[in-house]
Amino acid sequence: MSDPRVLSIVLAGGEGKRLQPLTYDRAKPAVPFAGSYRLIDFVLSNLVNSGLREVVVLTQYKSHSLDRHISETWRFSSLLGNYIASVPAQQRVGKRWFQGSADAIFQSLNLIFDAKPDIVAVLGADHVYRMDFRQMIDAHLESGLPATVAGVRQPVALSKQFGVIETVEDDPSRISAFVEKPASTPGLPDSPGEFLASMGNYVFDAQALIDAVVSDSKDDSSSHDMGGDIIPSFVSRGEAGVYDFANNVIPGSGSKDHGYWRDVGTIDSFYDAHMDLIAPVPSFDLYNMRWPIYTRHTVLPPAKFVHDIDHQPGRAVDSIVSPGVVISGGYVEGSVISQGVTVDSLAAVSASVAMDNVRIDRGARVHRAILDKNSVVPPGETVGLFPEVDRRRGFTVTDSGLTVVPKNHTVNDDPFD
Ligand code: ADQ
Repeated sequence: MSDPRVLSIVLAGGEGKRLQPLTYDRAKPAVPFAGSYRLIDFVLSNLVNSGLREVVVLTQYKSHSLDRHISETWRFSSLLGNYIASVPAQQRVGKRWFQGSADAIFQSLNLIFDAKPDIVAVLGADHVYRMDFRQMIDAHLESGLPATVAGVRQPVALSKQFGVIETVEDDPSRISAFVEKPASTPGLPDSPGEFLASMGNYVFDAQALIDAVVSDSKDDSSSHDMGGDIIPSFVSRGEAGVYDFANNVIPGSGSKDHGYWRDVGTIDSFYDAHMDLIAPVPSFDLYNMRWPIYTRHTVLPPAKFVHDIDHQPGRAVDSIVSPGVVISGGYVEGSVISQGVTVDSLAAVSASVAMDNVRIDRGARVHRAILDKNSVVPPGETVGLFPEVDRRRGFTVTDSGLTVVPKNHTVNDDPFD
């Protein structure tokens, strides 16, 4: 099939429980990332850069800020049939919300009928990576199989977070078994410490996907999940292939972020993905303008670094500092500082992530903490330095000792709910 018509469906309805408290009042794909972005910007940028511009985004859980972000950022001319449309739950079957991700597609079948695509790409919305989906679609068409799953190598210890792909012995492009999130898995023959994980990105022949979700909708024992039910059903019929992400080539990336893919489903992985960005030679390069990551830019003045009235310099090193930030007599190191943050005299921020409009007051100290939007660290307060103290104050503290201060919260010693 030359030049197939492709409809892309982005699954953006996930609740993101493991990212709480960052997902208390926003959908996971709307969680801010790297100073200026939302997680969903990565998959949408990949789609636009891949030339795939018929896109529907299926939303559900707390989708207000996600819908607003999509409508304000991802508007482009509808000339030539281009669109990115955010579609809320309950489009099709009366009062019912989507159950699993396959039900979300079943309830939205009218969108596929309207677009009449040859191919449907179904993509997750909460990963940090660059990927040319056209290359995956080409591999899908070449295989002649009705379903293709994108695979990436991950450490075996992470098997319970991912779908595990096993391939046919003499044909590594075909899937022989697919198990969703098993407690453990054997490693690959050529790399015993790794397995092939599903990236949650799939390409289907349109009719095959329609048939699969319709048949799944009639199965009461199904959890109506793409990874748990739909992909295993294709695999059981010998109809699923795998596209190895290692083969995806991005212009301008060189070897730098080739193969970089981060699932940011937990606080620790979300934090680690931020730390990946600030290394002098980062493992993921936001500056590759041949494959740009787009986002919404608000009207903000440039970042500013000034001495305070006592002549203390305002400084930042090994950090990302976004527009609208003012660092006045404070010190920032190894951190990601989002738009509109202020860091005051004698304050020290290290190894941390501060989201939009956070205020870090005079003499405050912040270390290994994620400060959600609008939170305040008052004069002389500390956060992240003593995880036990933070736990007693009611903050989420991960096993690795990262503290998360929720949105709109002022740090103090009073425990809160
Ligand atoms: P998970 O990410 O755990 O695993 P899931 O929670 O279904 O699976 O989320 C997948 C995507 O669908 C996310 O972008 C989420 O926001 C969205 N989503 C979830 N429920 C939805 C619903 N009801 N409506 C709309 N969107 C919904 C999946 C696969 C694994 C794979 C990992 C890779 O199931 O096999 O390894 O992704 O991260």
